[in-house]
Amino acid sequence: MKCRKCGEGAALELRRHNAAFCAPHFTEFLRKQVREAIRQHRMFTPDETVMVAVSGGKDSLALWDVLIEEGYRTVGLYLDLGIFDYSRESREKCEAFAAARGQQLLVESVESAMGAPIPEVQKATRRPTCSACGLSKRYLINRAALTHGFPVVATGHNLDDEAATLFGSVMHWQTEALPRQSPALPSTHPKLVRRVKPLYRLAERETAAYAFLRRIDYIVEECPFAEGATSLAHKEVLNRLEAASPGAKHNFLFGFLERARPAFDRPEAVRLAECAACGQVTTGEVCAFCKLVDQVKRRVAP
Ligand code: Q46
Ligand code: ZN
Ligand code: ZN
Repeated sequence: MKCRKCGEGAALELRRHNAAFCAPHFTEFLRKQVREAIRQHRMFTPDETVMVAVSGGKDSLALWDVLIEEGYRTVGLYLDLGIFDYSRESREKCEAFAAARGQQLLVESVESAMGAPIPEVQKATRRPTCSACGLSKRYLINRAALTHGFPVVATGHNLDDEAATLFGSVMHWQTEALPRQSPALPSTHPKLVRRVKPLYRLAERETAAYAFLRRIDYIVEECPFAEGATSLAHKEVLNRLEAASPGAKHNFLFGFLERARPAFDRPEAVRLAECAACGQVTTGEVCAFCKLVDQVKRRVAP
């Protein structure tokens, strides 16, 4: 296998692109895909500071690395979920990454925001762990960006993540979730920060290869609650399709974004208000996060 660009031995074959690249040309390819994502969706400009939400995993740290290399002004945000050793180790990875590159890392803790770490929140609410966790992450990340005055939040979601989420929404015909499935969500309220996913054109094995080639030290273990999550089952199904027909994931996601998504877009249907308790954006009287915190307070004895 030879590199498509220089003819040297290839380090990685990309079947869906019908191409192979040596290490330097693969890195160039990946950065080009990120540039293309940023350009096409006008994700941010060089004079904006991008807040990168980092988990300590390969995708978010690879994203932070690319944005630094591309010359963007960035600040990392690590959300400490309080999930045992997983959170401790992932936080250390983020801190080491930021320190080695002279970047600022902000740390927010779920426990101080909610009165309990994620495993306790789950027990107090009997909601599936990932649902309580996802809700808290979205809320706290947005609030941190607002508090610090950053106009945009970037997350490390890749093509596999996005295709799996879309697959899940379609499987259950969650039509209200479909308009929100996008590489770039604009701010639709002064208290909602723009959210972007500059890695959405890249498969998981590509971000993993990039992290490896750039010697990024990331946490390899998954969150202990990820096991058995339906999103993993959806990823497995899509991986099988991809093996049988390279490009299947890409076609599924990009076909939706280009041809189907506009049909579900009804921005006027959602009325946004400010939460009576915390002032953040909600569609009701009190936001889902405040309701969750309230449940935690009542069930977790002081
Ligand atoms: S961190 Fe949270 Fe994930 Fe762990 S509890 Fe579930 S949602 S799996 S990305
Ligand atoms: Zn090459
Ligand atoms: Zn609220």
